[in-house]
Amino acid sequence: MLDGIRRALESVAEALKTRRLSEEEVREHVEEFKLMLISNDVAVEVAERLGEELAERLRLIRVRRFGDGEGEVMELVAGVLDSVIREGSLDDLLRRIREKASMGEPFVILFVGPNGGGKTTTVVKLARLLQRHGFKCLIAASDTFRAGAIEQLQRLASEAGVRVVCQRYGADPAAVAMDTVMSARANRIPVVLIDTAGRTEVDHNLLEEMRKIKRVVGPDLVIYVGDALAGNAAVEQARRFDEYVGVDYIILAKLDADARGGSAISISYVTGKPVLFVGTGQGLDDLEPFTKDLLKRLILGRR
Ligand SMILES: Nc1nc2c(ncn2[C@@H]2O[C@H](COP(=O)(O)OP(=O)(O)OP(=O)(O)O)[C@@H](O)[C@H]2O)c(=O)[nH]1
Ligand SMILES: [Mg+2]
Repeated sequence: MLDGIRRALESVAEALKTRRLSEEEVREHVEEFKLMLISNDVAVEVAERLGEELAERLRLIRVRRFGDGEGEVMELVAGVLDSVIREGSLDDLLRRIREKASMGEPFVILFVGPNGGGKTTTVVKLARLLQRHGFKCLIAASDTFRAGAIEQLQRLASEAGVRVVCQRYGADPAAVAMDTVMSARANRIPVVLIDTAGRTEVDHNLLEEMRKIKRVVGPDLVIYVGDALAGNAAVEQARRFDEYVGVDYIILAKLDADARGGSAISISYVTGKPVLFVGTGQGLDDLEPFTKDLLKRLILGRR
């Protein structure tokens, strides 16, 4: 996982370890570092920012002799990532759910994202996690578009022990979502998660459909589910969804399959939205809170 970024950091760390660098050499290494980040799908503006951060740190270091080895140097280089990562807070989410529950209202989360990105799997993963924290969930099968979508959701949800509200294919996704919210209200279920459709292209109809669901249901939170494998495209798509629909948090799925790692680094900086979780496998428990620490551990290879 994230080998590309690890290699980019290692090559700078290697150069630093051996001896002191001249101003000119620092510049060269920083340029090289930026190019390696970009070739691993880090967005250009983010690579620029990280390059500046690294140059700054290298200048500070040059005044004292660089001590030991590998570990310390890698730690330092990985530390530059801190400046661009925004982590979401699970505690904050749980607190907001509790607040709504105390008013007798369900907390409603709308999931949006491109097709095949991992929405349905992530909806069920999050429902399972919230149920484990004591919050019963109800899922709206608002993907009434793709053949097999409803059955897929039902199968995953029953595996996780979560109930689903569905209608027939072709039904209005906003109506399904509203139905689910009313059922949750009537049955005192504290959380509603709305699974929605994707399209092969992020097209106007899809964005309009998401806006309509949002308008009708008035969710407490909109979560964009991105596909780490899509690299820079995932970052661009997140930006588009945010522009059209408005997004509060990001969950980045398939981080386990991402050999480069650029989108995990860029997406929160470019969109200004925190990453709440990352998907680390196809299993229903493979959802981890996203922290700077997790990212560093993944990159430094300490799991
Ligand atoms: N390795 C890995 N695979 C994942 C992860 N999350 C989802 N997947 C897989 O990605 C594929 C697509 O996931 P879905 O949840 O169906 O994606 P979707 O966004 O709902 O797709 P549409 O409904 O077609 O728009 C499935 O095979 C999932 O098992 C993850 O974190 N890691
Ligand atoms: Mg789906």
